[in-house]
Amino acid sequence: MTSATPLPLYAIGLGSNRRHARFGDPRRILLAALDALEGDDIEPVDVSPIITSDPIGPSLRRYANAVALVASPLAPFEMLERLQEIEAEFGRRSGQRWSARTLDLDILLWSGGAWSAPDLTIPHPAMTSRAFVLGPLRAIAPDWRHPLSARTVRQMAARLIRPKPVDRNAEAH
Ligand code: A4P
Ligand code: MG
Repeated sequence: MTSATPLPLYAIGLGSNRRHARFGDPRRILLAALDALEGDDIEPVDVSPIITSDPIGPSLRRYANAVALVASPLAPFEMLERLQEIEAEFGRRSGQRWSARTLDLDILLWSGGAWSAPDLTIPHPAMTSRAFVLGPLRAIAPDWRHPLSARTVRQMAARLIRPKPVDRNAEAH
């Protein structure tokens, strides 16, 4: 591309913990979802390895998770709409929060910074506490800074694994 202004970048979190009749197991669903994500106005830039992890929350099935970096001129609310269309194509049942789902697509980060609306919050508020997000994200965008805390993905991932020094001091007294 020769355009002077680079397109905005999005980090998209993908998760699945349910089989799909056509696509198969959660890993294959994520591969198909990555294909579906690519379009005229969404350009794939990088994709993390697919990991599997135990479910956070009440669901019993293991998850497949990955993170994709995409470049797109879409505004955040347009990107959310697109992700919800793709979730619907994969037969996502809306309703119960944290229920087993065929495909969950979250906007994690946007190079435009923060976005706050009743139906969309960027950065995704839960990303800093989720290893299944920060692990894959660190593999492809370790230096991306959270626009509110200014911490890099690498730093956020390290904080998740390591207890903070201040906690240790508190325990020592
Ligand atoms: N919404 C607000 N901000 C965003 C954003 N940044 N990206 C709104 C996407 N959506 C955003 O989401 C509910 C509403 O959130 C949307 O309508 C949108 O307007 P949803 O995906 O329909 O509902 P949900 O996913 O059931 O709830 P929630 O709170 O999004 O759940 P999470 O946080 O997505 O967690 N364990 C493992 N190991 N791996 C997983 O992937 N995922 C979850 C779901 C639980 N446990 C997991 C995993
Ligand atoms: Mg979600």
